[in-house]
Amino acid sequence: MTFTRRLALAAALALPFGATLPTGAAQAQTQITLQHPLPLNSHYGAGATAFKEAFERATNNRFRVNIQRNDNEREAIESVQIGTIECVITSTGPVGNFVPETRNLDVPFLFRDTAHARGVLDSQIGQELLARFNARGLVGVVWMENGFRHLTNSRREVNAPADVRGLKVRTMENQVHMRAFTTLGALPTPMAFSELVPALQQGTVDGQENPIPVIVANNLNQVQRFLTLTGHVYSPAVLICNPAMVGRLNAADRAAFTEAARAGAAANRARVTADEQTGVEELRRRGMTVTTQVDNAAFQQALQPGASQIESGLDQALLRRIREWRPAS
Ligand code: EAX
Repeated sequence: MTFTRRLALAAALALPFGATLPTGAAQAQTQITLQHPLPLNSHYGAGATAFKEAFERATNNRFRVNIQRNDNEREAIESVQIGTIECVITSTGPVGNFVPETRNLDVPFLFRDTAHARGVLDSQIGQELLARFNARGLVGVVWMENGFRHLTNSRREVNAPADVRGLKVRTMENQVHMRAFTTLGALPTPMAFSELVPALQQGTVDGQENPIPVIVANNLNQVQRFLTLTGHVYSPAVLICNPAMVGRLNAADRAAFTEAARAGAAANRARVTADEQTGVEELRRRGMTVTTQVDNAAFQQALQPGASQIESGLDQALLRRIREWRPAS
């Protein structure tokens, strides 16, 4: 079809030029909006793109996934719940306000390492937690990954728990994280990610905590001087979709959707692994002072007095299952 014909046909169909034009018999196309809070060049963007490409390919473009950035995760989850958008990739930070059971995943030093976290989330334990989304008007599709969270601030090097005392630290809107930083003597200030950079620029808060991939992707080195590799919390991410949208998929498309979600999770995790291998050096190159030798046992010890408060209302049996989980030999 010549350029002129395409232009004329697009105009006739009132389609934006370059849209997927029906070829031959008109082919209905279902639009799916997928939001996430980071730049496209990020571990969430990698997951979203892999999901999009796999689902569009598997359905011969009967579905089109429109990826959008929305750095207010709570707002995006609410939009999925009411159906104004179809899907979101989000950290579990605000998810506990919708699906309380997920708060169990936010306990400091719960996961030994990335393999432990991924193993638990991909096990029966993770599937049971995803099933809890249904009662809340959401579909928890697949666990993805944000990564181990580390502390940054603009005031001083943090080498020991005592150095955290008195710091105004932005946290996600997450009770478990807030209680942990209160136990350390910090002043936790919960806010959406969308408010973080202005708050750091204006000095409303001194610091924040996020995985290396988030710090790198958002150039937080421009507003933070010190990074300490505390690894104090493992931050899962999750692909959440609207139940009505998922319910409308026929069996073949539902299988393609599930496979595409798995492809998205694999690409997201691969990008976290890559970013964590290069991100610390990149942040040093950008001028951050990085403390890598951190006495994690000292931080765990410092949190001990607040453990009952931090874990208040959580599921001790589930926490024990998570702590005792081992890969099948
Ligand atoms: O999910 O709000 C946060 O700090 C999150 O880690 C970030 O939005 C990526």
